[in-house]
Amino acid sequence: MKILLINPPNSGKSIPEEEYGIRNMRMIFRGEPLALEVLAGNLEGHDVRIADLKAEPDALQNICNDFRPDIAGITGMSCEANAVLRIAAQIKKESGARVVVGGYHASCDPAFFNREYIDYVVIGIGKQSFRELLDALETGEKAEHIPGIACCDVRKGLRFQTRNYTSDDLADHLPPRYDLVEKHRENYVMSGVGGKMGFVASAFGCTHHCSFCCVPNLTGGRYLHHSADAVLRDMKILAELPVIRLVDANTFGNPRMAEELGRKILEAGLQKQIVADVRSDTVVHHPELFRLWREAGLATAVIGFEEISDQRLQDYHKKNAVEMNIAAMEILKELGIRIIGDFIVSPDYRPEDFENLEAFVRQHPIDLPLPSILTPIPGTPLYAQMKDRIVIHDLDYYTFLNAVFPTRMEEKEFYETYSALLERFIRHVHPKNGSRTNPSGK
Ligand code: B12
Ligand code: SF4
Repeated sequence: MKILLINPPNSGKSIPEEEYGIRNMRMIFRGEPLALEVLAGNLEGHDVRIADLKAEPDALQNICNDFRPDIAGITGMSCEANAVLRIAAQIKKESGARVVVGGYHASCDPAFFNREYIDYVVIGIGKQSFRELLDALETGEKAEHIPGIACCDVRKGLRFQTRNYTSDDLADHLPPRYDLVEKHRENYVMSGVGGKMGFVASAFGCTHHCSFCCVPNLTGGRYLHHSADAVLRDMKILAELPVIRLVDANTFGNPRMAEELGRKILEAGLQKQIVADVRSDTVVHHPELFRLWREAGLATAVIGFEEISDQRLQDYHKKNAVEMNIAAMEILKELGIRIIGDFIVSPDYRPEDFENLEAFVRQHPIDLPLPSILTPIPGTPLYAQMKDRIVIHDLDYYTFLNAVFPTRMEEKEFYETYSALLERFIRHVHPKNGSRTNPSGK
């Protein structure tokens, strides 16, 4: 079959820009569509192409005309969900291809995609289930029995069986089809980290269940990891690239496996600069692991500090503490590892909360602080908790840079304060940089 996998164009709307003319919250994000490369890795025997509309926003029509796909598979985060609908409707109307949607938003709120012009929604990691779906379609079997595959039915609602994700779903022996986006490689650059960057996945899901986070939805709450050999193989395929972003939400969730991987990278002498996400408590409990990884090439650790008060960390079910965050910074700095710190600014913030956050950042060795605005993503525990307060339901605004429930401060003042803070954080890191870039690849 001819399968076209589609990465939507950069999406999202900005309230601060539309309402108050605040423009410094624009984003420049580039990175390869690893989800689609991973899916393609398990589609041997089919003719597969990737349309990366982030790299080539106007390419869809021509690719569809030339390629005439039997199946269109579209990925999308929440702020891309409306773009996914538009693409799905266009493809269905013009080509009649079967349309399958997957990715973060599909895994958080599959019912959103139950539309006439969408055939199937893939919930969670789809490398194996998508293959099973295509095999069923090819042999004319029904797909209802495949766990994790939801069949759209606008009258009766989505029908699906929950999938029990295991490491088999990672189909470890099949590498991502990096070659399918080779022509866009020049575009996949993340400033702030240093040059061209390739994405590698080493783990899926997380060991924790923070209330705001959609990552556990991908694996039914499980933490799964690739074998060290598979990760090393993928890094070697990207031999030309100086920087490797391990895109996992939690790379070191299984310290024993992480140690094996670190050792193998070191022994292979890959000489990469590695960027990876880590929880601060893992650093504090396993400092020796980070010494090993520093030698193996870990240049930058992305840490979700989230908040500067224990009470708020507890409210988010982060199961961590401010003291732990500070201790982790000390260990990483001593090892010479750069720190990118994610923080969550709640729309409930008052001026003193912004001041306290800035003071905290200035007091601690955070190389790049990245504050985003608390956004309850449908399907997360936070959404269930907050749904009555949400006033903005248009997912175009779910970029983590808009307040989708009312701000406690006057709204204009909230955005001006947030924007000024961003400006100071960015100037601090990139004195000549006017636009917001996100080297963490988030
Ligand atoms: C890499 C990355 C990016 C890259 C994306 C590259 C691309 N696609 O072009 C870049 C840098 C562009 C990016 C940007 C943003 N990102 Co981002 N990003 C990530 C990150 C770190 C990894 C994603 C990844 O590659 N995973 C590895 C792949 C292999 O796994 P996967 O995507 O889950 O795919 C599997 C399944 O989901 C499924 N699947 C996925 N798609 C499809 C499609 C089909 C058809 C099928 C069958 C299955 C399927 O199968 C795949 C293989 O098993 C995640 C955090 C994380 N660690 O999870 C955040 C994350 C996805 N990003 C997030 C956000 C918020 C953003 C931004 C809005 C940030 C911002 N403030 O602007 C922007 C949005 C850009 C836009 N559209 O305008 C959120 C999304 C939350 C949500 N529900 O929306 C995440 C989860 C981070 C977080 N803190 O919560 N991001
Ligand atoms: S925020 Fe980080 S630690 Fe919490 S569930 Fe998400 S990935 Fe895991």
